[in-house]
Amino acid sequence: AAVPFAPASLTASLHARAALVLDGNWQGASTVPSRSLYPHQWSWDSAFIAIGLRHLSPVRAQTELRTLFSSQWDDGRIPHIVFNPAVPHDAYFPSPDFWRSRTDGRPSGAPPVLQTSGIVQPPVHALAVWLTHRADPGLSRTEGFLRRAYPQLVSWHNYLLRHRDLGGGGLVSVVHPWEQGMDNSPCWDPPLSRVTPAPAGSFTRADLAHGAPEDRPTDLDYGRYVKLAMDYRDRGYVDGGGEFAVEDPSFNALLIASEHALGLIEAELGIDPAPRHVRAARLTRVLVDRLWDERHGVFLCRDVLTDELVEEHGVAGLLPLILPTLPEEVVARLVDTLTGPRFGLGSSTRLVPSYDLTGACFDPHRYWRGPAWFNVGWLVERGLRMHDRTGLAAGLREALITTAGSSDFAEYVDPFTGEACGAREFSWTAALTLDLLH
Ligand code: 9WN
Repeated sequence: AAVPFAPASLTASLHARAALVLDGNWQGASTVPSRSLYPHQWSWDSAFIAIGLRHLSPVRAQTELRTLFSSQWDDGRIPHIVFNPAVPHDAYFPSPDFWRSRTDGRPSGAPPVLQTSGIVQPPVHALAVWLTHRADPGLSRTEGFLRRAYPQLVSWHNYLLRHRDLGGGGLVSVVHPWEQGMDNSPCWDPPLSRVTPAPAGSFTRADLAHGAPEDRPTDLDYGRYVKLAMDYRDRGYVDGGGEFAVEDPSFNALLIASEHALGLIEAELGIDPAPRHVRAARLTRVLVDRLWDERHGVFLCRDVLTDELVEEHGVAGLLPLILPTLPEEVVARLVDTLTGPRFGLGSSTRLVPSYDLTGACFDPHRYWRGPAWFNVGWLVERGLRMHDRTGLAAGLREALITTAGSSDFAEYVDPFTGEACGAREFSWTAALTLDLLH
């Protein structure tokens, strides 16, 4: 007999499938982004993963974040990868022997026991800590979860604001495209073009064994990633003086959103949160002053070494939508850009592409040069809801949930067809789907 259409049971089974993905990728104290492609712990992945895990097990979500924080360096940085020593070195490139965080005379106070990378990723962690706390405040208080995380988060944000204001204007710079998390976004093309790539034969990529080469960054990109990371390592991970420094709207918006989350954490711990919210509001104004492009209705990257804005419209330029004190006229312009021809939400696509659909570099399958990613969609949905665009938010939420299910929780998808690209059973896709279902 035909089974009647029953959305409630579909939701239940999607929930169960997402939970299975997270169980399968759980390593005992943290979660790998993907068993095949990324077999270690990644920084911003763990933040997004905790945001979903909290609905399955607040304890596991707390553990996920605590494991990451145990890799924090003395200078406050939280490294972008914490390596699992049980995984063979050739499973992922660059491996610990490339980063050398644990050599004699450890650089910048890297942890003595763990092996980590030396670059960072977007600071979504305070937001993840706050949301994880909210999932079970009683348990969180018993565990002293906020009390323990708070000083680590403060020193993480201080590292960024004190050591990474390389442009001197108050915003944080990334020193490597991997730090911002959208590795091969066309926004990096102009600043990267000045970097002489490491010779092709001097390293071996591991990613191509797991992913379609046409969906991944090119060899030329990799040569430049390797060169920048090697130079930073050889400077002892001391900030300033590198060939790449960019103020990115998404990285800075996530820091500001996390500053607001730190304010909520402070209020809960009995600390006056007012200075924190004031600082976040001030940073929001600086973001608008330094990166807002009034003409195109989008935030741009600033190349700190030339002090010029990069004229490429990546989705990072829309993510300040998550900021509560963004002026309403800026919000309105961002929503116009999101729903207009360049990002097409609600017309040419139901998802959020990672790059301008009309841009010269647009490619619906190549990684961060067009495909839709679920963490980006989750952030945009949150921003739309925060600024009362509830109809748009609801449509996006539904499309994200449906596509996550039909793509087997893909790493990223073709923004027009929803076709799966990259890894399947990708952790943050499963985690954020769980969050959207709640
Ligand atoms: C380099 C783990 C990470 C994500 C990044 C994504 C990709 C790594 C890579 O995978 O980057 O850090 O090897 O391509 O771009 O956002 O955190 O999922």
